[in-house]
Amino acid sequence: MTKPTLISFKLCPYVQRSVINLLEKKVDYEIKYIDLANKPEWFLKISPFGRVPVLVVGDDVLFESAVINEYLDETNLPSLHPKDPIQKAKHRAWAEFASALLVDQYGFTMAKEEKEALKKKEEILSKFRILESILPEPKNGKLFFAGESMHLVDTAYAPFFMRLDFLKQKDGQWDLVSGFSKLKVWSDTLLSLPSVKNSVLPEVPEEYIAFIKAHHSWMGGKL
Ligand SMILES: N[C@@H](CCC(=O)N[C@@H](CS)C(=O)NCC(=O)O)C(=O)O
Repeated sequence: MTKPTLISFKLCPYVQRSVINLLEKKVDYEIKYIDLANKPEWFLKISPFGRVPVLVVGDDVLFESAVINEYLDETNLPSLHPKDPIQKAKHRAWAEFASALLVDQYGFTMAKEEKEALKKKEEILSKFRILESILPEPKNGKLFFAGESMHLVDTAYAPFFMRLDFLKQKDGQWDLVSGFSKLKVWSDTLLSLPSVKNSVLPEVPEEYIAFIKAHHSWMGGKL
């Protein structure tokens, strides 16, 4: 069988989710990087929204990270979803919540004005309060969304926590998880996993900061 090919943009958190899944599932895959500022014709032909990630499987093309990850999960057992349909549905819903956090994070880093950025920061913190209230208690200094083991939903959050960590490394004032004890353990647990660590190229932390600065956002001026 031909290897699946993931079409990526280096800094994209949605692509990163799929890379984490491919690494967790030990799938033999290829990755092709494109520049979103200069999308190639062949890419525009296969990506209906003009967005990454796209997964090419033989003659088939899959898009939307959640769908790609469900496909990878179903075709590379054991599944990282809970078996119980209610739990599975809840995990899917909370993965959507992670997508909303990624949108807030993008808005927070790209906002031109302080007021707009701080509004986005508040939206992140209010989502953190909700998450903190539903997360189980950590055990032995570790925590995944559902407790002791990793699920697909965790892979939806890891890129968000990683970007927050890039910001924190640059300046401690962006350490938004520090006030949330369970979230902090969850973030640390995810960021310590080899599949998460290896899901971005080594230059990504620096390029992430450079990307924010290049957009002349309020935060960019502070980094
Ligand atoms: N809902 C999509 C979101 C993907 C997305 O927004 N990708 C961004 C890059 S991180 C993109 O390709 N944007 C197209 C553009 O910038 O023109 C998913 O989960 O796959």
